[in-house]
Amino acid sequence: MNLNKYLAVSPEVQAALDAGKPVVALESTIISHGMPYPKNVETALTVEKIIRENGAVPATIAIIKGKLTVGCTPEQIEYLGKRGLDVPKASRRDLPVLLAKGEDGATTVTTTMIAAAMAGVKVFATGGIGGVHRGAETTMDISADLEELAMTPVMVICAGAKSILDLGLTLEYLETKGVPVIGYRTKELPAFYTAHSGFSVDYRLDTPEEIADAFKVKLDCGLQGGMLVTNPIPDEYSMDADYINENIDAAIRECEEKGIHGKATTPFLLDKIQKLTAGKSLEANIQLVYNNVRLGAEVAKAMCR
Ligand code: PSU
Ligand code: MN
Repeated sequence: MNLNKYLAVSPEVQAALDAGKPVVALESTIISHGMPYPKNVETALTVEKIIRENGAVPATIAIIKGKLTVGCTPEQIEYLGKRGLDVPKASRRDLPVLLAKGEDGATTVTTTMIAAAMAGVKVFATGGIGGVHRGAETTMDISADLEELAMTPVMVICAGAKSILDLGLTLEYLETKGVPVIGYRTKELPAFYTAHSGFSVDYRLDTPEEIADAFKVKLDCGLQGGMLVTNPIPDEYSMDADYINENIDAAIRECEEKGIHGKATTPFLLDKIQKLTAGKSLEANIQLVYNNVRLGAEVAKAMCR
């Protein structure tokens, strides 16, 4: 195996890893496909700043010219944000061709986990993950993120799953695959834009140290796969549940009417919801990401203690 041929770790991230210092991985699909320019770039750079202020090193991950790049430069982040949807959304199945052709790619939760694991980064923070889509019993649309959580040893910190997904089926799938689902200071699965979904997580843990300890046990025992940590959006940024759910339903109806499917579904829904809510959902999305990366830095530090 010659991984290094396809992996480019920045000097800063490599130095931190070599010194046993905390590193937090970040994805790039949220930049190119999840938010409009220039808010996406502003958010990505602020996220890095927050991680530094909290004593860890950020590692934004993307495919740049055929290399899994761990620790993008601000210029690369600007490039990924400006090119937006023209950067291919890269999941596990896209890696062989994109890397072979020397192309760029925006890494999803799946490919960010793959690159983080190759580089030796254990903690990854983002906004939301993919899951089992509503209607998956006929479309079979289940995100590769769930399979990756089942096999790759990286902890993913998110704000729960949004109700563009079938949250109950997503939890069932994670249970089948043996992925621990942790609620940070909550027993209820957060629903991204709101703190409440009505579904329970497996375990409530109340400190970054407890989260780090649980994940260390998983690694020590060689139990394959990652761990999902769900962190509720702070109250002051939480959206009204009825309001956001009506807009999510409207976005899903339009998605079905237009026959949008496959990898285009999630970016279409995110964009539509942002437009329908006149940017209010975007603001909530940005704030919950900030909240998640703050926790990410704390957990990464706890992993290094
Ligand atoms: N959910 C969000 N924002 C995102 C995504 C999901 O709230 O940006 C992105 C992530 O990169 C995730 C991907 O890994 O969408 C899932 O895509 P799909 O549903 O096609 O697997
Ligand atoms: Mn899908």
